[in-house]
Amino acid sequence: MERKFLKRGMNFNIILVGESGMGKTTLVNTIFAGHLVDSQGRRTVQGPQRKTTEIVPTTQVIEENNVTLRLTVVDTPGFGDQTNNEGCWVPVIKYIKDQHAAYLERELKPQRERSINDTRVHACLYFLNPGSKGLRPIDIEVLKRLTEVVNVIPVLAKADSTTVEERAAFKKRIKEELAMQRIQAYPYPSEEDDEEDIALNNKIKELSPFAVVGSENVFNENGAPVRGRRHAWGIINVDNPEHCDFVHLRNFMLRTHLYDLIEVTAQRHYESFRTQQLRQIKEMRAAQAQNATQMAQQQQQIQPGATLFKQQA
Ligand SMILES: Nc1nc2c(ncn2[C@@H]2O[C@H](COP(=O)(O)OP(=O)(O)OP(=O)(O)O)[C@@H](O)[C@H]2O)c(=O)[nH]1
Ligand SMILES: [Mg+2]
Repeated sequence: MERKFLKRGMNFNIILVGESGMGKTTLVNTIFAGHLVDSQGRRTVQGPQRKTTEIVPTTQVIEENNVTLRLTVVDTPGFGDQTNNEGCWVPVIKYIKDQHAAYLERELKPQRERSINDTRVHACLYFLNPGSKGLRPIDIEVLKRLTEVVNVIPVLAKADSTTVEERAAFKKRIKEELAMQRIQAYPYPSEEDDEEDIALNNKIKELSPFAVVGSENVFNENGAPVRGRRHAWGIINVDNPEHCDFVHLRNFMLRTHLYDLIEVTAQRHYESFRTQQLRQIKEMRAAQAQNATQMAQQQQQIQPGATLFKQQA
């Protein structure tokens, strides 16, 4: 089934969420390497970096080992620079639920399409500020809501700004705080996991939150092109696993866990949305039916009075 599924080609949708200025837009461009975008559309490396002001999906078709993947990365406006960030998560949660709703609507059509264009969000990269001491109250608030509707993968943003020791300490602290706050990030434990899955998931858990570095520039290092950021002391290479976890994150999302992320989205997040929606529709119909009965009864009660009035007249 998996092979058929892969052969048919599939949609894989990732959303990037987090504080403003943490490098979300830059990471979209790192993922798509060279196909630069911002909220205004495509732009060049030389163009000014603009703050993202709306939710922008960008799609690119990737073909690898006979597998066609329509990868969509959804960039979102960052939060955290307002004095009041109350409700900053609302547009993101709405976007995710809207995709579920669109899928459900097409699924419930009498003439159901053979394959529905899947815009449901399969993974959410949540950007954590490397300058913070751990999870901020706003992170806790947003993460609690996000984990209810989507597979959340926390990432340590701008990892080049941390020392090796700081990075390790940050990762440890975030893991502890997530556990303390009962925030369940992806991957979730499953009874169906075999030894290999468990070992792989443990490796992911150990790396989490993935230390990422985004870059839109290519440098020449000893004659070879290097995608990275140039610091006074040298170049941090985005594609070097010794410098950051970008390659691990890409392998994890697009190779080892791609199918699982899609499956878990359908079976856990979409399913709970679907159940909730269908229950609401049922309750609404029951209420409508009850109203109609009550109205009919009331009309019957009015009727004798009306006759009486006529007789008196
Ligand atoms: N040091 C460092 N700087 C980065 C990294 N990624 C992005 N930046 C820089 O951080 C600034 C903000 O990057 P953006 O990608 O616009 O951040 P954003 O999260 O999209 O911001 P909003 O659109 O406001 O939410 C830019 O100057 C980037 O060059 C990184 O990995 N390391
Ligand atoms: Mg942005």
